[in-house]
Amino acid sequence: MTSTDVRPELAPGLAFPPGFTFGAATAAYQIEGAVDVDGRGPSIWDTFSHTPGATYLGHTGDVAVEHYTRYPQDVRLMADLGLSAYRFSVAWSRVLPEGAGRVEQRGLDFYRRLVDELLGQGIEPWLTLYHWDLPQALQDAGGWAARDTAARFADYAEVVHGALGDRVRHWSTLNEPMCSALLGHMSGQHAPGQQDPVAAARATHHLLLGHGLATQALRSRGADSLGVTLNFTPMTPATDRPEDVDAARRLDGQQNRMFLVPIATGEYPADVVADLAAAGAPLPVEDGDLAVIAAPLDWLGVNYYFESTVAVGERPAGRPTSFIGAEDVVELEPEGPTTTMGWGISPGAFTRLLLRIASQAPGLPLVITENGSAWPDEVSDDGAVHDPERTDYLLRHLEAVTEAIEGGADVRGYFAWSLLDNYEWARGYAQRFGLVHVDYATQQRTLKDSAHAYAEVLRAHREQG
Ligand code: IFM
Repeated sequence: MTSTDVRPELAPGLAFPPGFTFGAATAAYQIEGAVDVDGRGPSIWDTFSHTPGATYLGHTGDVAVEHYTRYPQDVRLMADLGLSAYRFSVAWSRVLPEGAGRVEQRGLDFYRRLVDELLGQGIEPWLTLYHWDLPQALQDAGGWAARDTAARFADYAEVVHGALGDRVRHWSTLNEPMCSALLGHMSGQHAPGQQDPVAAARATHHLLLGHGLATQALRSRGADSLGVTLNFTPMTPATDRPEDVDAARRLDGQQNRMFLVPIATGEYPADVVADLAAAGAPLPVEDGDLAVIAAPLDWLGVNYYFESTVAVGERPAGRPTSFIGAEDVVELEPEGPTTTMGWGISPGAFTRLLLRIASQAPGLPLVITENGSAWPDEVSDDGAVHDPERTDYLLRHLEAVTEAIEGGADVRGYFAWSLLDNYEWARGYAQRFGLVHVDYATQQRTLKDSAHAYAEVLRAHREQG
């Protein structure tokens, strides 16, 4: 990328509707550390990250960025940036160390302190109940492949709402169930590290069922801003050959439609049901489940990072597919610049995606719950972190959101991923997504140039009234 690709002058021209929410997002295991403090029980990510060979250089979230103790400083950083909202997740095993039954009050107290700190700074908390860290005790009882886990999730949702419902308005059930189900049970690159298509299909359905049961439980407790966060990757066929077109259909089915369509319509897409059944991994739907899954929502969280081009072809050795029955499909290397994750950069695809979701889920307001990019950031001799690529990515994707809004999509908010550099799951600490740089040796926080650019967008928005 050349410096001419960077367009910070865009910032003042970005116009968002009045009341648009601007925030940043994180997740518990990626930032908290303190894994054995205040009675927290182990989660599947503790187990997985400590499994030899599972993560980059054996990195774990044991320490992460010490947010458990440093949260007051982190909330001050959010206030300095002018964020109006902060999206975070609750670690299930801090609240229910065995996943069910005994409640650990010290875990709830931590989130209450965090929420009070946010509210004190005028920052609206957006709480996610599940960002991939299933209590290990529930995994030992079958995990998401077991139907009972969905009911336990609804119980957990009630416990958290009982403690925080008086001060947290915005609730999301799941973050990216596609990753929990398919990366966790099909490719095995995430916890619990299984490679079992039957378990992957079962986990998919039980995650969605858990979402629906939790939504019903929270609604009956009076919650009025309920959503779920899905991760979308537009899939484009590499050629117009029928087999490539069908490969794109199959991956789009499992990546995008298998999660959105039942939530929006109460039906799984028929082609996906057929694909999974043909692969010997049927969705274990029981009577009444789909009505639960389609429990009415107030907003849909959209996570977007990149688009993918797919074709039928031979997969590289050692790269198992995340998609059921798709061993014959490859995702091509992106053309053009890539982030350090190896992901391409396609803001235009983001606009098209938002318009497509708006048409597939009409009437459901959209909130961008994650969008961001990883780069090899360093603190420079001048003490700053110059990250022109992230600034460019951020501004171009914000512009893409404004274009979707102009095109008719009802987008209400944008959360940058991530507030802080943090533990990027199996990729460890090698991937930096933060607006704020973290020196992992000292835990020192430094606002990157992109953070200043984001603050400038927010300031301009506030001034526009
Ligand atoms: O870090 C993750 C996050 O936990 C979920 N969405 C994608 C991000 C970047 O990979």
